[in-house]
Amino acid sequence: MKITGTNITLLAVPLRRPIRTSFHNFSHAYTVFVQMHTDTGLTGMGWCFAFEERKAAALALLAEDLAALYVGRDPRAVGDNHAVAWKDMNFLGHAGASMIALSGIDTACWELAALAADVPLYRHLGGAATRVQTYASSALWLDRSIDALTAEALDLMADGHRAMKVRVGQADFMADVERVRHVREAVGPDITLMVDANQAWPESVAIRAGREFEALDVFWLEEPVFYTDIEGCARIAAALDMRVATGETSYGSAAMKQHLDARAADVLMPDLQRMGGITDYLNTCALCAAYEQPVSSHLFTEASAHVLAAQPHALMLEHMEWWEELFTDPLVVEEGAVVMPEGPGLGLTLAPDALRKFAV
Ligand code: SMN
Ligand code: MG
Repeated sequence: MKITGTNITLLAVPLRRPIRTSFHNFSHAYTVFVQMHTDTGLTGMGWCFAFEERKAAALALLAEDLAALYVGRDPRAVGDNHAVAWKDMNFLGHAGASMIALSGIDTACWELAALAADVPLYRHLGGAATRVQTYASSALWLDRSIDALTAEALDLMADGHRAMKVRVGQADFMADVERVRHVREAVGPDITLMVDANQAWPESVAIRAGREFEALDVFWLEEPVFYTDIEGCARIAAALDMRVATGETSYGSAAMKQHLDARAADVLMPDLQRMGGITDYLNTCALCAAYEQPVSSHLFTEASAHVLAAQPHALMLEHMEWWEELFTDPLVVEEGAVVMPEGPGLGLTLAPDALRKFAV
């Protein structure tokens, strides 16, 4: 089996619920969609994205550059292929745009490997879990009024969710606590609530806010401080009884190991594109297992679901609806879990008009 070529298409995917966090304000996911073709007729897919068109266009160029290295190679040799790309990336570095560009290509190789074996990717990865616990994350943004926030939380429950993440991180942290209190009252005690501060707080505020969230039975406090402040995050995790989650903004398994060594958090949530794809995401999963820590995910629900379904130490898949419209068979959520698709590869069928409809 040999890779014959790759099509890379830049898409502007509108977000049903535009994003507002303590530093995001965006309405589209500019998506670099990768289709990797082979001499067997099988095509694998992957994607990466940015929130602005020109940044995504730069990612597309980098992805095209990497894809050229894969032509003539066997996509099932995922590790060898990754090593070739890794060497090539040395000059620009194993972080930032070059790492993100690798992600869609590495994911397409893994999908091809599973397609060639005619099994769902999670089974190819050794997984048996047919459901993965998930939390709703593409709603409850910071711009919602209290009424809109509680109404949206009830909508998420009606969609099958049993866990959801509320954005916090305002300078007036007690205003955040009030918002979460209203959500808690609306959804009742049995729904799992997380909060995400998106790096907005100083350490002292994060600890004070965390104590308030503990009283509301919040499951985890995410990215309390600036993402490079690993030691500060570790002190917050040590000070609080509740879980602290972090890791989404750092690149590659080497950074995840630094987090684990520092006991930066109780839960790591690697971002597929900042891992540079599935290969190094799996390395991070292995590290988490070795350090007796759970592993979660960030964005990229469709591919991350396969990775987490193969990890006995997985804790909560982030559910984002952003890319649902690209597929005829988007993931199904039932009783708080993603139902793993049983088709081969990622188990997704690209909608026939999707690339044309969303092309930039
Ligand atoms: C987040 C990150 C990037 C864009 C939107 C939201 C957030 C999350 O930190 O964890 O989902
Ligand atoms: Mg986050």
